[in-house]
Amino acid sequence: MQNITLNVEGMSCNHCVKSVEGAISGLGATGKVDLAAKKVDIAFDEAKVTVDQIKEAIEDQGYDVV
Ligand SMILES: [Cu+2]
Repeated sequence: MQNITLNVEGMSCNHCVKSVEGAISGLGATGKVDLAAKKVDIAFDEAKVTVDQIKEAIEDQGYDVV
């Protein structure tokens, strides 16, 4: 397992947290949003999903990975 932390702009409420965490779990990874810090801690299996795919999934929900 790999762990990364992404800075994500645009998350403002619990709905955003659910959208982002849901998009990440849809890829078979685990995401934990820290709303105040605008960060997402992600644990993923690099054999199954790439960082780029995770970033895309978050951006597809309408948030910006910075
Ligand atoms: Cu929201």
